[in-house]
Amino acid sequence: MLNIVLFGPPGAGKGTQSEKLISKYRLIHLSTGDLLRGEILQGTSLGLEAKKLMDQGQLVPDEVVVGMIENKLSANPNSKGFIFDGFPRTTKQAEALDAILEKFKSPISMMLALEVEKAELINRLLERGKVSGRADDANELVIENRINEYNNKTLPLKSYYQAQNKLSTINGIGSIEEIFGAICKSVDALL
Ligand code: B4P
Repeated sequence: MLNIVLFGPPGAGKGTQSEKLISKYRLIHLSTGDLLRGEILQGTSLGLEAKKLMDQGQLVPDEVVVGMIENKLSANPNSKGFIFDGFPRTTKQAEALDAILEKFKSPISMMLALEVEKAELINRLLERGKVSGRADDANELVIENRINEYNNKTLPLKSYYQAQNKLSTINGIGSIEEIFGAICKSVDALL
């Protein structure tokens, strides 16, 4: 299995590049952000709880996202691999993911970390906010909160995967095709 953690701050291009990766390498896309927004749309109690946190730019509890990911992995035992988009976001989530994948005997193959500076992230998210209808994209203060949450809780995961020799950093500035080219080079070197 090819299991890729697509990593980066909010607005780095994870969702955008995931779409291209799943179609090229025939992988299953697991985006915790999309799964949570699905719960919100369905009006489930989980969705209602998550919405309060997401609208403020805060992370939802680890147990919630870990449970969602475990369900999706169990439902797709014969996949060629998975793109983990926006997950893990904390060390606790990364440890839980390693433990789940251990059961499937197919560990994380690599982490692709998209690097983009803060001013560009804010511009991109405010732009998307004009059309996405996402409360967490519409307000600069909330975007700042999301970036702070990333710096405090998520950024340490780079070291977590580097210690396992699985980190590959990618310049996330440039055209979507240029960035995808750099990503494919990294993935193909592993295959
Ligand atoms: P996510 O849905 O993961 O959203 P995101 O961080 O904004 O990234 P996304 O993938 O959507 O954006 P992209 O960079 O592709 O998370 C939302 C919220 O859900 C979190 O704040 C949190 O509350 C909760 N959550 C999710 N997962 C969680 C977890 N594991 N634990 C706890 N809480 C969790 O794109 C951004 C914009 O940039 C787009 O408009 C795109 O078109 C544009 N763009 C992309 N590439 C570009 C390029 N090269 N040049 C210019 N623009 C580009």
